Amino acid sequence: MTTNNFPKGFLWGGATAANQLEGAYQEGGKGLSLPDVMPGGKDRMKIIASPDFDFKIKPDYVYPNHIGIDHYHHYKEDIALFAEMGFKCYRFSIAWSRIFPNGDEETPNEEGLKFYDSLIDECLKHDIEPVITISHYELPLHLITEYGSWKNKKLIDFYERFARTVLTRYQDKVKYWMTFNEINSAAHFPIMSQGLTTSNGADDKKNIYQSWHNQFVASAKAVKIGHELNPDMKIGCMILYATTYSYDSNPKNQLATLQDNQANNFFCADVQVRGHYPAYTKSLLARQGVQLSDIDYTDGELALLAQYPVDYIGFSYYMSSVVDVTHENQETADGNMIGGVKNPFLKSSDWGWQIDPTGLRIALNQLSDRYQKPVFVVENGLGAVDKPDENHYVADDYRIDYLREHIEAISQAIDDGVDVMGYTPWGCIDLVSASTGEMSKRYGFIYVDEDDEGHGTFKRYKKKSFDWYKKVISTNGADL
Ligand code: BGP
Repeated sequence: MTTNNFPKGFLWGGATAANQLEGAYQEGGKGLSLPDVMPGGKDRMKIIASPDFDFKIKPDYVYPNHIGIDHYHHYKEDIALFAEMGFKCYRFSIAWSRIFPNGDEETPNEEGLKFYDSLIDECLKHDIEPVITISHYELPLHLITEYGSWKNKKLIDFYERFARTVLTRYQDKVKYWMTFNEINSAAHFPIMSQGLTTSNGADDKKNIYQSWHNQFVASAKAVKIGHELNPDMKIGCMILYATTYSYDSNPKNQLATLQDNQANNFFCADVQVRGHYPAYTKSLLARQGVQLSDIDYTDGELALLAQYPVDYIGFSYYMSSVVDVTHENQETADGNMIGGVKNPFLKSSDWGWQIDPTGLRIALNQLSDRYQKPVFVVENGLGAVDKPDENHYVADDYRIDYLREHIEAISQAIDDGVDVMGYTPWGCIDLVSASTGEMSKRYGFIYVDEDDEGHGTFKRYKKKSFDWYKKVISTNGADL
């Protein structure tokens, strides 16, 4: 299909997160962070959700995030490859634990900042616009073990110091920022974005809402700092979005779908974009056994939320979801935190995530209609088991098909009138999976020779999708 409606300046690129690719977990003065104690393997989520999980490194587990893809030592090569594909932007995150190793220091670790100075300069050298997630699933461990993580208001100050440090340092170099990765994912897995698990209070829902409130305030402070430093900065929220369908026309399922959307897709963005808690907050909390009076908030904090909403809506989109509260024993689907009932109209990835490009067009329309602000698809992609040939070449036509269909959906949404800023497919270079901690779940245009135990040559090889995406960017989406 050819299409040529992508606006001039559309931000084509790719996305990663520090903890999933940098490795070098004890170099450059970096402190331990949450992913450093998350073991690899299919049971990763189960292990960290267990009431006995103690946030300690154990000799009998493998810790893939310690090594990542050793991007810390390969970043020049990796960015050169992104430049070769023609990336206009590169979304990455700054590891909090490199800048404030324990999270609560007064002064930043200069060596950590130097690494990002070089990374950012390397991007700029290649005319690649950096797009930075300030906090992407990577809390300094000390903030969890010592302070109980985001349910503690002290984290607002620690985050503010971290955000101020990097926003100030890069105020003239970096225009696009996001405050928290997939902030709403805590509805299902509070450990990733809030550092809360069963062993430190995730079972009590009020801790999750308190953590969100604290994060909303922290996010508003980052927006304030950023805009005061440089009014041209664009600072967005970042939510996990799964277009959510009702199983059928039964009004009970329709209502449940509406409520599911409020709880899982919209709640956080409603606060961060509109600057106030939505009218349904009380009933949403009540459905989870939480009272407004359980939450510690001040008028000053609410004023801050109102004054400093985000500039755009960044979101990840991998799949859609189906809600059914009227039938028992429905077959369920796996998913990016949220699965839902299996949708008979959709195919699934190797990991059971249901592939739905039309759902992306719907997502873009829904977010744009609701918020009337630009939207940015900052994650999308297909996790697959790639099989390289003897020359390490991966003919990943399945990935090309997935991406092509999703780019077509974006193009259609642009025709629908949606203001889409850009597209940064996830894991543009193979990296460690967030949910399984494995290398074998690959998303990249670039193959990294490394196995689930972190063994390999770490050499980079271009996949078939590399040349395909290069062509897409060079034609500004006209040739898919
Ligand atoms: C999102 C996260 C990413 C990333 C992606 C793919 O939820 O923001 O960090 O990992 O999902 O998920 P996974 O790695 O589990 O396949």
